[in-house]
Amino acid sequence: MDTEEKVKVICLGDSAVGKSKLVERFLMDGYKPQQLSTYALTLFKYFTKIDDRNVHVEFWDTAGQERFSSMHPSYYHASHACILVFDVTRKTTYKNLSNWYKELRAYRPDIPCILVANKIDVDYNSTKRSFNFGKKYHLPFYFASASDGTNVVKVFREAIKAGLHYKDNSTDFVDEVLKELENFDDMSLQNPANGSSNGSDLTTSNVALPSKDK
Ligand SMILES: Nc1nc2c(ncn2[C@@H]2O[C@H](COP(=O)(O)OP(=O)(O)OP(=O)(O)O)[C@@H](O)[C@H]2O)c(=O)[nH]1
Ligand SMILES: [Mg+2]
Repeated sequence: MDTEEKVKVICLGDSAVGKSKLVERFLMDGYKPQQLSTYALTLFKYFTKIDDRNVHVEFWDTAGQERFSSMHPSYYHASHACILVFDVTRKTTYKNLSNWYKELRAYRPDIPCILVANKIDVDYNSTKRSFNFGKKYHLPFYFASASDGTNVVKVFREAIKAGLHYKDNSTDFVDEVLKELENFDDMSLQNPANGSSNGSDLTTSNVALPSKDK
């Protein structure tokens, strides 16, 4: 019987850097220019095969807006990889990377994190600039465009693989307990009627978490 690995990938970065558009480009190979700011959280489920293993990926697309910042702890919980995004056309989104990164590391000290410089289609010369944040923290770094698709598949495939690798090797106590629980779930829920999907499949859901606004 085929088992299924669960991998949770979170997207982080300021509002309007293109997190949702990058996910949409990867999953639907589509791009519509209008912005609808993510409300709290959108969950995308995606099924794929990596090295002959069935992988059930959850992409957590978070809202970059400040008013949601108090909800972040639940986003980080049990995540296996992070895609951290900034917008090459807006300097503040690059400056704010250190805040996002600090928060990420407070909750998930060791998960792989990929840094993405998005919107290079607006000015391809931006790829000639040097962005030292990635070097400083030894993060894999990609220039990308959700609009024309540059490097999008590469970034997401790498994040899934790195997340799977992290999960295989993590010695974090909570991760180990969660792994055991997952195995337990798999055993107790072996019902052919709930059979897992083959190949790529996708579902999305919007989750509105209670706000902790003052
Ligand atoms: N030119 C260009 N515009 C982009 C690109 N990616 C996103 N955008 C535009 O930037 C705006 C914001 O994109 P979103 O994906 O909604 O941004 P977000 O990071 O999800 O923002 P929040 O949900 O508010 O956190 C939209 O109008 C997109 O069309 C890109 O690669 N190139
Ligand atoms: Mg969004």
